[in-house]
Amino acid sequence: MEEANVHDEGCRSAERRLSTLGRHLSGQSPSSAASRASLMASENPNGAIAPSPTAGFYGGSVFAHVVKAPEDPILGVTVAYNKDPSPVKVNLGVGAYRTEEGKPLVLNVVRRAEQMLVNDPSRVKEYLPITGLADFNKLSAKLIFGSDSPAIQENRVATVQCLSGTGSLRVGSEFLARHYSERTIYIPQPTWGNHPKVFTLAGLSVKTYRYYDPATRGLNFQGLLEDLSSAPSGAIVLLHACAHNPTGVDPTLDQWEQIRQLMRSKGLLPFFDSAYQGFASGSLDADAQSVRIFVADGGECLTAQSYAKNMGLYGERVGALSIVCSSADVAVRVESQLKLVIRPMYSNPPIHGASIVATILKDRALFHEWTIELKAMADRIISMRQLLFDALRARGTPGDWSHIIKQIGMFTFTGLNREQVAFMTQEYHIYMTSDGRISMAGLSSKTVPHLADAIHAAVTRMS
Ligand code: KET
Repeated sequence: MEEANVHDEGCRSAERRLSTLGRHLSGQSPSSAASRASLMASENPNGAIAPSPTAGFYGGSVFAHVVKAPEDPILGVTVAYNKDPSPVKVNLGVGAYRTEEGKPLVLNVVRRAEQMLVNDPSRVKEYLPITGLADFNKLSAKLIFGSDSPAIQENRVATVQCLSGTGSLRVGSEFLARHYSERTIYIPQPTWGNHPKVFTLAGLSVKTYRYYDPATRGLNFQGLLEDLSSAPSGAIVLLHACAHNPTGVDPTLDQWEQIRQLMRSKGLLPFFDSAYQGFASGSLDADAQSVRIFVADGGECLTAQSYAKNMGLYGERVGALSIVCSSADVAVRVESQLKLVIRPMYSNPPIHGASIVATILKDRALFHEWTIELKAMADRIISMRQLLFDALRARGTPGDWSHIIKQIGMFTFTGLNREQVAFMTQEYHIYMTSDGRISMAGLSSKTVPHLADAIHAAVTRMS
């Protein structure tokens, strides 16, 4: 009986999510049935009408009705890049670090930790608990909240290992959809393209708050405050902990403090996405300040952490979701419910990446080595900003390009439009997302002149 109820509720909530996603993806009101139907058909397999199940038996396909979906706006850039035979091609799409030689980087400290793990015969491949590796969870909470965080000392933090940043966001939002009173999440405009999809499919309803001002290429702080002020009390607010993607524009500490005061006064629930800790400034502590000022006031929040970028563990899929609660008792109950979210989703997380992270975080010497390598990556990105800025100045490219050196983190939000981006890809084999975002981490001193030539041509010929 109970099982049947759970099943019915599951079906209803799945239907609700799909119809909300259809609405969201179409960016239309629910009445715009035609565009919703076409989006559902392309992005959502349940949106199309299935042919007879016997079709396959008679030589057709039971999947003949399935419409080809578009490539992902970010990961699809790499797919297109891989197909291009040009020797001068450059991939500035996905946010993945490359060396000066344009190669992916495995950190030395990661190689050392892996060697230690391989040489330890006591290590086995048993399942991890549903919540993941306990050491990893404790150390991850300390990394983001600070080792002296009262929330950690008071056992008020429920941390679970998840599948990198994306998985942490997904588990966190599924938990909120089931257990939190307010289902609306406010995300910055613009934001990482996967955010609305993750939250909508988890069962939340997505709204945006103003964030970026194209005129100043900076923060629209007034707009942000106004939009959060008019959000319903209790609403969830997604905040990029640092190195905002795609804009590279972060609030100052003083502005963070004002955001905190406003959010706390309205009872808005912060959900931090921390995908770039250490990548913005080169300092792990400095990049966690936004999160820490919220935790220091004793209030509750959620944080999704990723080790993809800062430890270069992209494909290992290692991250953590932490929910800071008002008491240890609440944290125990929250963790028990997180397990119910995770178990039917992927049962328990993979062991290898989390073991690498835990090995590094718990060893003083390895941790120190990591901070040095991390700083070197951040510094190389910062130096690419200066090189590109200088190269555009040297070419006399029309426009004010100072935002290239002002913006923070892995990306520059260039201000180039869709047509200019398409031109650069076609004529110069430069691959980037169509919103004009370039991954500075994909550049090297050898490729900067080529990029500057392309931008110069795009701006002068396509304006
Ligand atoms: N949050 C943000 C803000 C983000 O930019 C990414 C990845 C993630 C979370 C998820 O990362 P994960 O690998 O799940 O830990 N962004 C880059 C890669 C991608 O789109 O998947 C990007 O924007 O290029």
